[in-house]
Amino acid sequence: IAVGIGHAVTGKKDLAVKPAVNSQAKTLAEMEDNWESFSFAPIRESQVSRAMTRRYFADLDNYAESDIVIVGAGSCGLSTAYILGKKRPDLKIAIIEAGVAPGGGAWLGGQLFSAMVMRKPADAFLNDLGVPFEDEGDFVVVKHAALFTSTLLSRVLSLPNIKLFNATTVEDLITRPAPTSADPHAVRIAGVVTNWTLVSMHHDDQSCMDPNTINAPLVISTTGHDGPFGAFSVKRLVSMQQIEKLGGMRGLDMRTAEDAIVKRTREVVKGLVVGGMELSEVDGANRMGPTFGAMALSGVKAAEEALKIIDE
Ligand code: AHZ
Repeated sequence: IAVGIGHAVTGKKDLAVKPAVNSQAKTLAEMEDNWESFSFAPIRESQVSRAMTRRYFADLDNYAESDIVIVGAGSCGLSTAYILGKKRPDLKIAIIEAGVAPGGGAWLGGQLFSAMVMRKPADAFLNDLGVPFEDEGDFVVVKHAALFTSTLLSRVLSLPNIKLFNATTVEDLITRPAPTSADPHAVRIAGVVTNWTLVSMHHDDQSCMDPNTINAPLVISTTGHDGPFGAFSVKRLVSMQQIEKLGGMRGLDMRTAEDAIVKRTREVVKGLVVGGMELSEVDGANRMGPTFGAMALSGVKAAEEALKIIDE
């Protein structure tokens, strides 16, 4: 990796930071019993700052035009990203997650218990990821939900064509006119409007803090069921009169809910595919509670639907 040479603002030569030479490369075994003589390689604070900001701003520049934006990095959004990013290294995929920590509700099972349950055939997704599980017949159990989520995250983040922007909220959708004979006011979705989440949370008590944008021919929304942040895109579709009203998530019925969510994962308006529990708000589908197979397989279906649209 090329390391830039940093200079202090004074411009004085003696403050210049030398390029790092990896002279201190050591194995962990070599460090053992040698702590008296131990020291880290040298650094200047500005090098750390530049190492982070240079990459972040390059990513902001690069992903301002993305092929696909995924809104929400919960179990469905991350599953979608995993399948898409792996299948199609040619596509540039931005994930926008409002929280600092990606993963949505998938760090624990039901009622904050550790284990995560997935009904078959979602075990196929776990096998693909390489997450071990116990087989209980019709369903499988991962010993800790965090094992699923951390493995999925590490696979997604390792893909070179995916960038996760966390602590960033999608505040609005970019639209373009796409009139049809049935609806002269119809639009297609053409990207997202973003802001730092902390800024989004303070629009009521700060004067105008304008957002940023990402253009993309396809947005996949997986923002979960209604709540402080949830069901974002589909609620916006109602207020911009692209769908008449939301069905409203119905009560818990695991059997009905999981099949419905996977089967109904689709392009809801042109340019916007919806997956995971956000769909239950559109269609008035049941919730499933703490069983996550539908989130993984809705992600697989969302990726498939997205590729059909992208390749059209
Ligand atoms: O922070 C949210 C979470 O990580 C994020 N999000 C929501 N609105 C956003 C916005 N901009 C950016 N405007 C946003 N990010 O979206 C993520 C949603 O994750 P989730 O785990 O809530 O949803 P999911 O559909 O992936 O998984 C649902 C899991 C559930 S809920 C449920 C039940 O209530 O019965 N059962 C299951 C399995």
